[in-house]
Amino acid sequence: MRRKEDARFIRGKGRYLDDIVLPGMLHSAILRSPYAHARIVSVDTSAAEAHPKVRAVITGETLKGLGLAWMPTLSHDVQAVLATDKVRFQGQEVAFVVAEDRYAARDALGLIEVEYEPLEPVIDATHALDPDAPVIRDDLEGRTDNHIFDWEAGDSAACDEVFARADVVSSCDMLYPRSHPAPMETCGSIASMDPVTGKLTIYTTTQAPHAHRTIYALVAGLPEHKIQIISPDIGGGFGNKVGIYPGYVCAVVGSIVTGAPVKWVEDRSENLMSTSFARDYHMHGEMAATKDGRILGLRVKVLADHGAFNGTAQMSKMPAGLFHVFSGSYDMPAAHCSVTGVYTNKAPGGVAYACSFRITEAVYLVERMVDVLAKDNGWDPVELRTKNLLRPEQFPYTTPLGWEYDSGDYPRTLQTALDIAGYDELRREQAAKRAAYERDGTGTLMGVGLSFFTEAVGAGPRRTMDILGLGMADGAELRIHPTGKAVLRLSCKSQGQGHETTFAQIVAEELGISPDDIEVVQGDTDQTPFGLGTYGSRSTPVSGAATAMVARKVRERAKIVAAAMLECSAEDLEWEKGNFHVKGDPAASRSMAEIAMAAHSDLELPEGVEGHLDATVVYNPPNLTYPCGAYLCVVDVDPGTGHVTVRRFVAVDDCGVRINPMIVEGQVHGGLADGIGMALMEVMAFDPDGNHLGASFMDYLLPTAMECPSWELGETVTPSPHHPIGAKGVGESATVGSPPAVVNAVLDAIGVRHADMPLTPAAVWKAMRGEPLRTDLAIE
Ligand code: MCN
Ligand code: CUN
Repeated sequence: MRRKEDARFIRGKGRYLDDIVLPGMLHSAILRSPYAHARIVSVDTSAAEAHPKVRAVITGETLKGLGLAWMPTLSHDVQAVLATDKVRFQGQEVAFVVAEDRYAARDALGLIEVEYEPLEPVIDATHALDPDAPVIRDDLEGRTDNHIFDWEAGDSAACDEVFARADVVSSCDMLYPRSHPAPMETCGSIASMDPVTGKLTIYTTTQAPHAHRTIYALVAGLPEHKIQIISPDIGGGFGNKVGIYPGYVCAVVGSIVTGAPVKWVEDRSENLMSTSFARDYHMHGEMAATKDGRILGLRVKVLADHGAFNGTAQMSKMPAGLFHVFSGSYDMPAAHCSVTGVYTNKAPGGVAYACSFRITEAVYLVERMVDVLAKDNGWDPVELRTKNLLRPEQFPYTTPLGWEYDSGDYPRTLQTALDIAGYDELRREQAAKRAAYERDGTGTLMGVGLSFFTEAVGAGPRRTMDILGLGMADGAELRIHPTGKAVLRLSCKSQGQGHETTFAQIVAEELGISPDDIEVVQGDTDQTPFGLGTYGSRSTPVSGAATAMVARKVRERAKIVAAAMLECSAEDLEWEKGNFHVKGDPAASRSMAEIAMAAHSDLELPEGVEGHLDATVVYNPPNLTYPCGAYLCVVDVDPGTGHVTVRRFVAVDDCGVRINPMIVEGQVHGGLADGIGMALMEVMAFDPDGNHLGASFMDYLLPTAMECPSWELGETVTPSPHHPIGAKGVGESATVGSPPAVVNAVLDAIGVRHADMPLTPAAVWKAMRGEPLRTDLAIE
């Protein structure tokens, strides 16, 4: 089925945040710090206030008076809304101007005089804990260093034991550099405080409207029924639109101060410089194995750069989130990791960029380590994986870290990818090309890279997520109108994933109503049931399950109504796509539309049965869902320039039952492009002064059609045993799974053990000469 929402999107009729204009609306702009680390000596706003079109200038001092200078983050830290004492990253919010139009607001920024006293910045996380490193968070009481947390998982004694008896151990240091989700639409908010009713309406680009409402309620002390969050069409989120940014809070304050609606929309550079980044994990891995290639254990040490404020959306007890799945898809007896989080003078964040909360880094680490182990011992990376992949009969499988993978047939998924790719033939071609290159120094170097990933999606069960102590259940409400048309109200929120189509399809499948007759309502907290939104590919696993359950609840009610209509007992009825009929008498049947009309009529129903067919469900998932995939990448590297061409990419995904195969493939296509971007192009680098070197699309390179091959997709279907329709999430799978496949392919081509992403021509060229490159610091 084609996407219902595309009718408006491809005609340019989507309604995004910046399309919304409220009567009397004012505009705004944020003054940002040019320094990565500096003390604020003074802020003089008088000239800006005198600008004829300026209505208000708000500073950290203004907010201090309202008790709003600092706001809570999603990780039990605080973040400055507008800086008062110090600025702690380049681009940090310092002042907020409200004016009659956007141009005046921007102009007025230039009239604000801020005196800074520059301080030495901490840019390289590996030096954040040096004894003489400047203390970034001196606002926190008793803070004398840049340490945020230490967290560990797994059994370190068991690891020691397997490492002691291992025949071979490979170790490797690797950086997953800071990257950014860079959605097409940047972030923004329109706040409107009605001075008469006291109701605060916020139109905002959020992936989690209900979570935002609760946070505003808790922080501002407003009751929830006086706050309405409306998330309109969103032009991409990728995790960038989960958190609350200072601009959102400033828009609210701006509206309270001026008595008018205030719109704040960031530009591209502001988005890249100040909103949730992703990754920035310095990882050290050690993998132990027997001499015949049985993996025995994996030990990992991570230094996590969380920027100036710790704002990652994580569970309270597990600050590194689902890094937990770092043992990957392999049957290894022992695993242990420790993660240390540090502050640096960089933007805070982030949940961002299809991270599934640090799974991306975990998958990259284990898939790189397997290749390193293979290379160190002259093993074929496919054989090594085949030997160690979890076997179908081991599911449900409890990892050495205590997570229960629900289902999977990994060998079949891998084999499917190898078959599509023609693996043996590729290796023959590679050998021939290598021989020609060594013989006459001409031609390209060909590489084949593989990754096998297990994702953990669908937060979920209590232990997987804990935002503000809230659980992670999702509500779903289904109303069937008398004529059999339906409206489904959900707490999750599409940012491009096609929910209006797929969730209608779930109901259609359960009730036999056409998907075109089912309207899906999302994004407005006044209209939808509570739930924590869309991220971590949780919409299908949680809201999708709620949708199937609520439709089944309606069907049960419809059965009773149908029985009353047919004057039989409900037990005598049989359900067949869209109709209830009397067993053995298919002619005695009633369609859902007929039943709906009857349910709203004066038909006499059995004692205790309510009329109508509407129903509500709250679904609390028993476990995460664990999709998996086998990815194979073929690259050609120009040995003269280091330029990489991705020639082929085979992706076999298993996300259980697919609701809409075309949408699933679209999700995979997007994620594969993400993966190529991260592996080859994207990095947020900083110079020694903390200047951000990725603040525009001239510097922060995104993949385009030019860099992407024609994707070759395959599938296996292993239903999730605990999901009502057997579906698993898929929205982030390809972003998580593809970077290691690309990197493994490039390194295979040039015969190098390890080099860090992004593998730009310069990085590849240097790697071929044995010179490592710190891609996250000033790029050469
Ligand atoms: N689907 C399906 N069958 C399945 C699984 C999913 O048909 N077995 C469909 C779903 O019904 C939905 C889509 O595929 O229409 C994605 O579903 P799901 O995997 O549940 O992910 P979410 O809807 O929760 O989306 C979130 C996920 C995340 S976390 C990021 S990041 C990301 C991603 O989706 N951001 C995106 N894909 C994106 N795609 C677009 N266009 N824009 C973004 O911002
Ligand atoms: Cu972590 S990016 Mo998606 O979960 O919104």
